[in-house]
Amino acid sequence: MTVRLHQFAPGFGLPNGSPFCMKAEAYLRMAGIDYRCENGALPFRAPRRKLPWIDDGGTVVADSGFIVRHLEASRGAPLDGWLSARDRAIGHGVQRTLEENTYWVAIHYRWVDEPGWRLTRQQFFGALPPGVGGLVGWIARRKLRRDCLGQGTGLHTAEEIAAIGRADFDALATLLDDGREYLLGARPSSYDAVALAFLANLLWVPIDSPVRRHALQQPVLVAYCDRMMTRVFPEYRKP
Ligand SMILES: N[C@@H](CCC(=O)N[C@@H](CS)C(=O)NCC(=O)O)C(=O)O
Repeated sequence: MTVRLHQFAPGFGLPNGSPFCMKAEAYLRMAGIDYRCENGALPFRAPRRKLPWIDDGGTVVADSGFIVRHLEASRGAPLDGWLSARDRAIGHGVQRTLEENTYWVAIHYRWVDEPGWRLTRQQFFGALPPGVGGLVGWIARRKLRRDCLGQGTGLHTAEEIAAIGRADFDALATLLDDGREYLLGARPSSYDAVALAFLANLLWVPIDSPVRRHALQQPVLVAYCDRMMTRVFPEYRKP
């Protein structure tokens, strides 16, 4: 059964400019599951008003985390089957850090910070007619700015936001810095799809920020991202 992955169109020179959509596609590839991308999906039409979501032979699953759990449970050979309970706990911590904390730092640099917003606007709305693109972009930016304030990251100073992001990537670098091939050992797991999606969306996207500059100076992060991209998305070239 072919899984239909509803997501944004590829962007920023990556399979997806949304780390959640890129994670879902990375997982599908890593788990060897037959899938088809339905690009150009719209969040307000999605089952939970966010992307990605999947249609798996009539079963609709929204949210990248639930998608992974559904596919792990419904396919014969789960990618995470070899993990110990401790590995899973570490993976869970990494996932929640990147998705619920680092994500908002990325939102700040892409949607709130002026230089990043110029690139984001061009990327997501540049193909629309100028009036429409300008209005839709303004509405989307206003929403994400409010979300970022509501979540709390947007309440901080620029230096504090940078410190929040740097600390997350330092923690990831420490975990990867013991010579392991993948995040949790010698074999891939679903948590590598998370780490890959967030690292590529930082390191391979030319939106300058103190967090990106900091991460680029950590060879272990750069090497992991590059080798995972080569393995999972070999058709993409490092910019
Ligand atoms: N927990 C969700 C988060 C998904 C998410 O935040 N998607 C963003 C794109 S990166 C989205 O669709 N945002 C649309 C909006 O907030 O209106 C998941 O893991 O899939």
